[in-house]
Amino acid sequence: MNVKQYDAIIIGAGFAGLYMLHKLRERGLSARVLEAADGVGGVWYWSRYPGAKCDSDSIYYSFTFSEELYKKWRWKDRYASQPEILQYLNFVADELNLRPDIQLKTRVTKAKFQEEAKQWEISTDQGEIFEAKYLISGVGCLSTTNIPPFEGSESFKGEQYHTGRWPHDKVDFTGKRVVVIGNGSSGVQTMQEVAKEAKEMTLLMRTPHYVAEARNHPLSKEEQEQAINNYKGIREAFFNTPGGIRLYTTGKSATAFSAKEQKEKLEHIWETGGLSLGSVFTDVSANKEANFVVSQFVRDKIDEIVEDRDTAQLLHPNYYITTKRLIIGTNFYEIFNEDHVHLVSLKDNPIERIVENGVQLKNGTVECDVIIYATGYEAMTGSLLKIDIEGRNGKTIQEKWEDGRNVKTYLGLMMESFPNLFMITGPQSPSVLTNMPAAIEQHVDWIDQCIEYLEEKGIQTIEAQKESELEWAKQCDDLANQTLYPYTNSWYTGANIDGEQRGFVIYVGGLNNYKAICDQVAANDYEGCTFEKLQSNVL
Ligand code: NA7
Repeated sequence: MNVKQYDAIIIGAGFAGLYMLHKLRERGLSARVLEAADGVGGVWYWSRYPGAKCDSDSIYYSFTFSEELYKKWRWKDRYASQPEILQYLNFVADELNLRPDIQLKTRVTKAKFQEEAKQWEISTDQGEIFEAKYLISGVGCLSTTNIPPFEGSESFKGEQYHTGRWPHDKVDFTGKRVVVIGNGSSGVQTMQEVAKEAKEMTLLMRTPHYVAEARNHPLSKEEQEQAINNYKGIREAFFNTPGGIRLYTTGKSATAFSAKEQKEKLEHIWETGGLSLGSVFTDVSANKEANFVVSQFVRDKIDEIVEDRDTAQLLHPNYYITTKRLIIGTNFYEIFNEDHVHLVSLKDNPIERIVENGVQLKNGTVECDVIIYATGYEAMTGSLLKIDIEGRNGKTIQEKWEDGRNVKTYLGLMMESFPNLFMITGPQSPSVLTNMPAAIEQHVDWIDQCIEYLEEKGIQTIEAQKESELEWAKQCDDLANQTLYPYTNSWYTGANIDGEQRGFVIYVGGLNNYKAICDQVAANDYEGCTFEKLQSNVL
């Protein structure tokens, strides 16, 4: 078989893969991106559901590594829609002339570390084999869809869609009865649009969530220019804030304010919109009292907006706000005042099976023509675990992570037994708690510099030490335990799939602090790692 040789193989052509390719090519290395879809964009290629938008302000949802690139693009709206983000990523691919090194319609199925040659052998569903010194995963944290194994779904006579794998053609809901399962960001955004067309729309809700107002609007020419002129400020926010984005904060604990002042601050956030409900007070994610102030504010808003008392009560979230990703919506709670929109709580009435004419619950069947699964993703670990990755001595990631139940990494970037394998926004990095392009730029820059170090020193492999993985896991757990996150079952803990709490898979200390740690590790000659030089001389 014709084996193709590269310095690096990068998996995925989303934000991560595109920037990694650019960096390695600039370094003079040969690199190839392998991407399963037939276009670039990653999750933004697939998630074409109606109303799909990013929940970070668009002016921050861009690459900032190149001032020229940043200044060439103008976002249309405060929150970019999926088609606009896909357009942006295609613009980036063209501007940086990346396409010649991106291979589409190619899914990586297997990667095996070759002990003798000290390189990775990568197989694809196209029957090709690649060999590369470096294997870099840009598969994303939210890309493998979670479709709960409801019995009988094949018997359903109507249409069924998952928000993360939406068809390219517009789906027409006119005159149809639609059931939506799931009310995370995807479900909320979808429902706002589907409710405008459908004859009936029913949300089957397992857990009520907090939905903050987006206040989306077209950006005026002045706002666009302001963003462009503030390039340095945006870049500064990427790496000097916990979330890689500048959010509103009073800079004080909630307890520093009277109840009246707290309410005024929160009203201000509600009116200006966005993710700042989580940042308005410094202790929302860490202090139960502060968290209650903000949680109760949203519950009161629900009561103000939703006319039917029982529905309002069912919509009340009761976990600590921000311990699941805050959802940004536009008049979401208002749609429950419309006669054709219905809410069914699954709490005491769970889904039993899908039947030919709808969804059968414990207490009766909800008949429908369309089922939308807005049931999320096998977050953080799902996409890597799907690839058959075999490191030293035949050890697989499945074995190492005990099928995702016990994730072990160093900085969320590397793993023991998997030399020269780097993960961009892997588990145990700050990733999903941040503005993604910021987290991605930080990781790609770090990996690129690490590769420069290895190449300059003639090092063949770098690999995390077991002890540094244990230390990192402890650091992630200790930080999480100082917050309210562990109190809530969520995909941050892997508990969305089967309700079983696993390890906490995110570094919650903030991107700014995380970057400082990663930079220190690099400055200390990649402490915590083991190296092999030519002829297997361990350094
Ligand atoms: P999320 O946020 O994981 O939401 C998934 C939703 O689906 C959530 O409401 C889940 O309820 C629900 N779900 C999942 N499995 C089931 C079953 N078996 N039965 C009923 N309901 C279920 O995914 P999204 O796609 O909305 O958003 C992902 C991220 O993309 C988001 O955070 C943004 O960063 C962008 P649960 O809450 O688990 O009870």
